[in-house]
Amino acid sequence: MEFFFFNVVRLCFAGLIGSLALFSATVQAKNVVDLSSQKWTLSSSVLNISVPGHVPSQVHLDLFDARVTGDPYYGLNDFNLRWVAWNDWNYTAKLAGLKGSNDTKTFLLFNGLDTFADIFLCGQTVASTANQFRQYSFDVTDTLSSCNATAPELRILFHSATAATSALANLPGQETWPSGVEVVLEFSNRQFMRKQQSDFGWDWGPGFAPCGIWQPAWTVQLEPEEVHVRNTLIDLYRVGQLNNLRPDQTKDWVLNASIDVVGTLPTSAKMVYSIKDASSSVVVGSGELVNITNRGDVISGTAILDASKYKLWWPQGLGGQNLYNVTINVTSESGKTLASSTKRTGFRTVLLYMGEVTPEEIAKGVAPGGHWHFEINGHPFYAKGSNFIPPDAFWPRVTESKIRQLISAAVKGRQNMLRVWASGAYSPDFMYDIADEYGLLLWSEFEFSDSLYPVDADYLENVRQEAHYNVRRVNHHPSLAIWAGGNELENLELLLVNTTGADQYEKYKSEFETLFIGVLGTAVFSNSRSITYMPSSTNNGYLVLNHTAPLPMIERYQDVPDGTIYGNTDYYNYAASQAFNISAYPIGRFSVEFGFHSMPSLASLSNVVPADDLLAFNSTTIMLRNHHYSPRGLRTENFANTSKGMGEMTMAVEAHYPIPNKTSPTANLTAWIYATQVFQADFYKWQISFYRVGSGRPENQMGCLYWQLEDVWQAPTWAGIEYEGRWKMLHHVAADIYNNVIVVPLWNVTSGELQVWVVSDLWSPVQGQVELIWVNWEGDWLESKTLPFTVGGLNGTVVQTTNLTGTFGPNGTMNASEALFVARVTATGTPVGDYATRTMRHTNYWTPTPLASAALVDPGLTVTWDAAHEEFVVEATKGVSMWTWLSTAVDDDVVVNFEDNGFMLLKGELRHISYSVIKPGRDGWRDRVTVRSIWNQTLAT
Ligand code: BMA
Repeated sequence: MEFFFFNVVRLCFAGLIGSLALFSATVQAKNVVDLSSQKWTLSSSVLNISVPGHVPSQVHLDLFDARVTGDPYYGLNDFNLRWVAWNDWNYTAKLAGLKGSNDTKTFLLFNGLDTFADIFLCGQTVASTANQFRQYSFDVTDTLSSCNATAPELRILFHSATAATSALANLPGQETWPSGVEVVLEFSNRQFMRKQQSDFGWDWGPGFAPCGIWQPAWTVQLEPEEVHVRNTLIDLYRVGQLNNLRPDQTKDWVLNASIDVVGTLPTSAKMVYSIKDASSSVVVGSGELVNITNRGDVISGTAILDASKYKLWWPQGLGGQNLYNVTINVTSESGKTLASSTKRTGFRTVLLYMGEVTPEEIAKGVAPGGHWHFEINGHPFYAKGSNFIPPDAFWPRVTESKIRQLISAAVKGRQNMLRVWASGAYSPDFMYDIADEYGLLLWSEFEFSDSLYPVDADYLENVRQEAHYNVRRVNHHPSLAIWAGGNELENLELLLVNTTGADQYEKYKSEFETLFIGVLGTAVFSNSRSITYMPSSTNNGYLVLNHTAPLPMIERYQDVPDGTIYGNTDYYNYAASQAFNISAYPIGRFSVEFGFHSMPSLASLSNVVPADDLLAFNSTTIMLRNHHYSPRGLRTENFANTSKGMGEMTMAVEAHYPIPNKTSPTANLTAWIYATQVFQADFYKWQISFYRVGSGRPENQMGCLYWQLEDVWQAPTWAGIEYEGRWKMLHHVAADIYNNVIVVPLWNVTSGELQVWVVSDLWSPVQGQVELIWVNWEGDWLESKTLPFTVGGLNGTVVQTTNLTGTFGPNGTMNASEALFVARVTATGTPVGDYATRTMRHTNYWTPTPLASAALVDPGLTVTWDAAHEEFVVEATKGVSMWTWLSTAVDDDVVVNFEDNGFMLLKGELRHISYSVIKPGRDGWRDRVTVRSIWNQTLAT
């Protein structure tokens, strides 16, 4: 077979197959050809374009590779390249050496076609597909036997997704919804396609609507009795366990294995298993599976595993990430191996518990209603994390190392859970593999968001296949935390119908239930007993759960009696004046989303914004790359909507911090970027603090996932990590407030009450001391005192309550503008899992007035590079430094994350800071690192 070498970026999926051999292996048919090795052509006769194509890839990537277009991410190319989306494209390859024979069966196997595709082999139609998320296998034996070509031509015609969805929307009798139910970002009608919804635009990213063979593809030739494994389900659950319900942790494990094959297995086939410790390769268990069911293309069986032999898997911070390789062999009656599949997995139970709060719990102070928290191996834990969006508009260029970098950043940020937001794509196996290793739970969702969806029979069947494939594909990963039906469906879309079209509410609710409970709920429950399902990312739990009913659950919806708390919260408030008003924050059991956008660094912007347009905060390119608020259609001159979003950032900065007004445009833009990042970090810090304090209050708040972990491209967004991997202020500050034990000075604007809380998410009690200090901006300590505390497991306690009205500090001797209140906790505890007793420290502060009106002084900041210790040393020599920020020079083109950044330094405080390089840049960059603080905002240069 001829080999064709191409762009390294494209190799990511092919490369993955190699590296993932570690974690999953299969005995395959002998004659399997990876179609990435073929010479592909991408063409459009209408546009008279013919260039080299790739697999896996997408049209935009191949056009850029061939320099037919510029970089899709540059400038306003997201608007300029819309012609690519409106056209049809062919991917063609001549499959040299592909021959049929009398006793060979030939199949085409695709792990992903994006999306509206017609497949032709040797000029004959094979099939048409319309779902990016399904795996497809087609028997082409007959086509091939009637083909005379020595190198049969495989052609895949991708129809324009934007045109195809518009045609679907206009079909006679097609379903419609009340206006506003489909949230339109750029292209409309996304609810008619089973394709990444954000491909049609979102409020943090571009809408390219790409197409192509975006996942690996193969030809598979089978000799008689040969089969080829195409998907493997491994489900490990405690004996008697049912989804959404608490398992009995004393029970043994059930192993349920089910293998999907291309070809046909003999009815007499058997299944055996062998389980090895992944770190030592020692065999821990083996045996035969029983209760075999064999449909020919799917074979399943179960075994009981002795629980005492297997160590549990835990999320990071709660215990070790113990992993095992489970090998399933399918054998013939005579013992010949027909198929084999190995998956790396872990033993754990993970549950989203939504049971009623009991009278005993109410007596202990928990507010009545329903629980809404996660439990790992039977232990409730506090979920700390963020929301993950597609890390690139083009998945084929998302490498394993990019995902590793993001997952390790989340873990360094002390996050134990990411919510993989519905309406990107189902996460690749390698993402779960990396999360399994790092101990990061992945809340996973079906790809539906901010809309209601059709429910005709074809659509439902298409979704059923998609869900069935993906549930089975990823179920073995211990990092899989939950399946949710989609994003903001119940509490947004159904509510909208209820208010705008109440007369039709029952119809739309019943359609919602058909798709999100009947089809998706059943897809989870019929394949897995280990995973919780809920229909919508935001919900108030369910009233009825019946695993065998056609609709396995009845949701609570808005049936929330006064005085009770059910469900989770989703909160966006762009009014700057409310940002630090804790009474405006929602009280619930779990916060699944909240946030505010900020600017990315000048270094990020300089890669994509023309230099002459990189001189002002509100430059044309920056404004039009800001999609909050999105054009809500195909307008390219979106100044009206983006002005609102740019205005929100501006007003937030102006309300709370010194307003930058620097003489040089670049210095001014840099100061504005810094200020928007400070506000974002500040706002999230107080919300996270408030939610974590809730773990010690009646709401028993048990989780906090902010919006959003990372960027899809370089633009103003909610992200904490920029597209190139650089951390914004937010990621550092969230890491700080996600410490196990934190001290929180919680200020109630209305009552004037300042409560100092200590909060701990460890499972056992923690003791220690809190030091409370009043300082002025020159850094003089005017008062300090120390209070002892004890806080219970997963709890919070108030160590001091003060009523502050007008004056502050010792005996009220300080004006608001002079005073800084600092709280420092030192705590000792025996944490959870495998960890030893340790001492934990956390510092926090509060100012009675926004820094905009504080009497700030020059902190005399210095930064030096200590080559001997490979670290930077930062010191505040003259006063207090707020929001101390190290950055590299833009021209150095280096991507570096400092171990610590965005912190406060008291006068005379030193900090030693190490760093990690994501992308190397110009030599000597370390000598050009600078440090600034909020004080610099007051300066003219
Ligand atoms: C919520 C999310 C996303 C969105 C974000 C910011 O609505 O679910 O759909 O991008 O807020 O607006």
